[in-house]
Amino acid sequence: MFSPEIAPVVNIADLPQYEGQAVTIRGWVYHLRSSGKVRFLVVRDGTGLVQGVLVKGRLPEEDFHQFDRLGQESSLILRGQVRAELRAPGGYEVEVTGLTPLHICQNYPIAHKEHGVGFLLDQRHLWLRAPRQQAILRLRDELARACRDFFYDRGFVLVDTPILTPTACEGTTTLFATDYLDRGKAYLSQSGQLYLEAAAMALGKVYCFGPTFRAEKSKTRRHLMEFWMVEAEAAFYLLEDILQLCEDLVRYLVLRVLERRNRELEMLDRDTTLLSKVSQSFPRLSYTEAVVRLQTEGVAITWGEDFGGDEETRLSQMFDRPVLIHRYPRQIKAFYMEADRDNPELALCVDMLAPEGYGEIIGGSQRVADLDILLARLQEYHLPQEPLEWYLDLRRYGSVPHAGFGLGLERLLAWVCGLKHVREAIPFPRLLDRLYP
Ligand code: NSS
Repeated sequence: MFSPEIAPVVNIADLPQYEGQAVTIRGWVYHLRSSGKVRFLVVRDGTGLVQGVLVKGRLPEEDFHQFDRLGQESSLILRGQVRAELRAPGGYEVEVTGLTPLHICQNYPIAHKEHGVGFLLDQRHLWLRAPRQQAILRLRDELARACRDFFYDRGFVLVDTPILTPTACEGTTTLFATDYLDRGKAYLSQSGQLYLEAAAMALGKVYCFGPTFRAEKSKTRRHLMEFWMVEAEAAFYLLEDILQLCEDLVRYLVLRVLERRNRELEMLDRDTTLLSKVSQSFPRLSYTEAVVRLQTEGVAITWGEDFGGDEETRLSQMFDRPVLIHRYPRQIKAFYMEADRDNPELALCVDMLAPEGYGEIIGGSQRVADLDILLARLQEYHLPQEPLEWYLDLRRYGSVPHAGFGLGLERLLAWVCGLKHVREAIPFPRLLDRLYP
């Protein structure tokens, strides 16, 4: 499309390697400023920002005048000389020797000022270009990659679970239904867990990582209609193994971004001393102990009630690290959870709450392994048996104890970035009142 460039095309992030050399940069206008005979042009290319300096007489007259036509987000190709400049953001600037606009635009809707979040969400397709949003997306990429590395390094096999499913996994009230041609209804997956259990009986240790869907009728800072979940499942694992595995995972993920994405965390003004607390072991407490702690702090909760957003916030403010809360009452949890032998009213389950008020980021449990107990559960939870025959087969043919958990990527990312709401933690959020863009 473009004539070959003589100077190498480089990423802004790599400019320090090219000090004193001629380079070509392709990107978009971030900011424009004039002062006398000098024009300043801050360009972004997705890897960083750099200031270009245009001095009349040091580049073709025609190129110099192109500057006046540019508006924020016009796209262009710059050629110039890289030089160190302590006062410039990033420590380098480019003395421009050539400027070729590719697409000139004016009136970019998102100016360098405060905008309301409703407006920004309407402009999400453009808002992604803001440096803050880029930083969040890079952190998301790092976390997703780190999840895969973690499980791969530990011998877990990636098994992709279906999105179109015949049944619910996490309760029928949040199902998204769609017509499956002439075969009736299909539902968008709320979790890959049930299929992952089948895969664990084949491969031992497995995980999946994909989009999940929940028609959440509540409008909170923690809920999306579509979110990404990484889920692990392992044959012969018990609740204790899962507690350890999810703690190891979260520690690994947070240390990984601290190690590799410091620049982005800095851009977000994230206090990383709080994140680095993950190096120490995570406190563990039973649901019953958690209820007592809440009551001691004056929260009106009685044993047997599930924690709502407020209780989670309070609990997660009591610790400077993620906390593992285990053994909730069985009646407030999903049908597939194994009961505690010592107290069958309790489920062998765990929720991990992130600190600083972020609340639940992980849910997991040991699964019912016995066929008759599972059959009774289906009745108790008013779930149809026929579409789950395959799941029951896992208890008919070589059933073993097994356990797993799911980590919500956006909730983890919101905490890691210190975001107020999960809507900024996913490129195109699906919310109660939003399906655009
Ligand atoms: O409902 S969970 O607690 N558990 C499961 O889905 C299990 N079937 C996972 C498993 O054991 N394989 O959801 C797990 C996590 C939860 O802790 C959140 O981090 C996240 O999924 N989650 C959500 N994130 C954003 N928005 C919504 N609506 C949401 N629901 C759950």
